Amino acid sequence: MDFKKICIIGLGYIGLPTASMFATTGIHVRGVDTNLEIINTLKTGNIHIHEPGLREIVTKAFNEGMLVVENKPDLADAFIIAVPTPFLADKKADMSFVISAAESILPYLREGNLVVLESTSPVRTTVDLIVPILEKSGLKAGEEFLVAYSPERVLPGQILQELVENARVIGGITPESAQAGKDLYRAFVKGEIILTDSTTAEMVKLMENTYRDVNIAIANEFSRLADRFGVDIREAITIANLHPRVKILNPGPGVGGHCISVDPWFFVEEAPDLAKLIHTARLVNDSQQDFVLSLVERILGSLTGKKIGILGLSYKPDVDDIRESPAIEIARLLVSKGAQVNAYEPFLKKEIDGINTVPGIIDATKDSDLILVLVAHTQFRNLDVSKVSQNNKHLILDTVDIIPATWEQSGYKIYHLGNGHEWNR
Ligand code: SAJ
Repeated sequence: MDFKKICIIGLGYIGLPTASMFATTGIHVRGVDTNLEIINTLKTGNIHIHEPGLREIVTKAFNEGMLVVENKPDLADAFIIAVPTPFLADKKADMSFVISAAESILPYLREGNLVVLESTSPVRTTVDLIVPILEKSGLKAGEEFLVAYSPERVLPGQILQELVENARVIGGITPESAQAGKDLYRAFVKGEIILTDSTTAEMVKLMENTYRDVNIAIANEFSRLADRFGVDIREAITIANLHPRVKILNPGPGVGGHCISVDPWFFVEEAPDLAKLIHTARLVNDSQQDFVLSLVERILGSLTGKKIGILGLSYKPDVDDIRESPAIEIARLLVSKGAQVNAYEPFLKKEIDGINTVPGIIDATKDSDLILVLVAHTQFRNLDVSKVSQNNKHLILDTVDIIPATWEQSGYKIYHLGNGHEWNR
């Protein structure tokens, strides 16, 4: 199939990079978002996402006239849906963005079109939710228009490179649908393109992120066991990973972001009787924040009135994304225990409810009873001791293992997450 013009619905972390990537290949791209703030930001030459290299490629696409952004779709050869699928308070998938995106395509859907869903979704979404909506057009899916599911697999922080290089799975509701998806993504994907059916592709996506969640959960559980048994978890993992078939991930303050901490719930929601390990892993990772709180209380005793300087609030290093961030949950827990929190987040975009954010490392650490390191931002890695205020109690809890031991020469006592040695010294 030949694609001259495509519409991408959703200009977020995936939609915008994907839109600009297609625009570099000679395809005319219309980026669509219902959020007028995003449209206006982009139209005025700005960008609402922090992602290395993205600004340059978006600007180029605009300048060459290959990318336009509007708040509704238009006629096109293909439509790609890349909107968020967050979860609701009861951990059920919130499919409302996907539903409205599919509905917004309806007036523009024509015979011969291809519609691709990229949003991570519960298994069977393409056949059970997307197809019935699109067939309200009067056209028959798989015959008069084609439908495929192709999950993004890119890592925030390396999106542009991974969009091109990663293997991509494309699942069609018919083999022709999958093949059309391949014809489309071949425009920029250099990695292998694997074709399958849409339900398999949906399950593959959830399996990938669930696999990682379960593996991080065991690392986090090991960190609690190491704490109890008087073992340094980092040393133990380093040694265990010398085994040729063992690869334990890193324990930390918990699992955040809109993918790994969310997607496993889709399995739990759809098959609670079967997804038992998956459910437990989620609970382990979500309770890692309580573990961090217990360590802070072990160091400081009662937290009432204690000043805690937090370094990092995003969900992982060097991104500005705070969705499901464990650091934010920890900050809130500390506040609920009566602590006075001063948090510094270098990528902060706007104020965060209930957490006092400050403009720099010095402000966060000044007069603190404890410095709590929650995100391994490059700016905090191997931080020079002179970068923090000297007026503090010289106690640090480093949950991500980045503060150099040399700080001890400046009188600091450094605690780590999952290091049972440190409490008995
Ligand atoms: N984390 C740990 N320990 C580790 C690794 C990660 O605690 O050893 C934490 C991070 O700090 C973070 C969370 O896990 O809070 C998730 O971070 P991540 O870097 O593992 O993943 P994401 O959510 O940024 O991106 C993931 C990726 N999925 C996989 O690696 C299987 C990415 O490829 C997906 O495209 C993305 O989810 C997505 O959109 O689904």
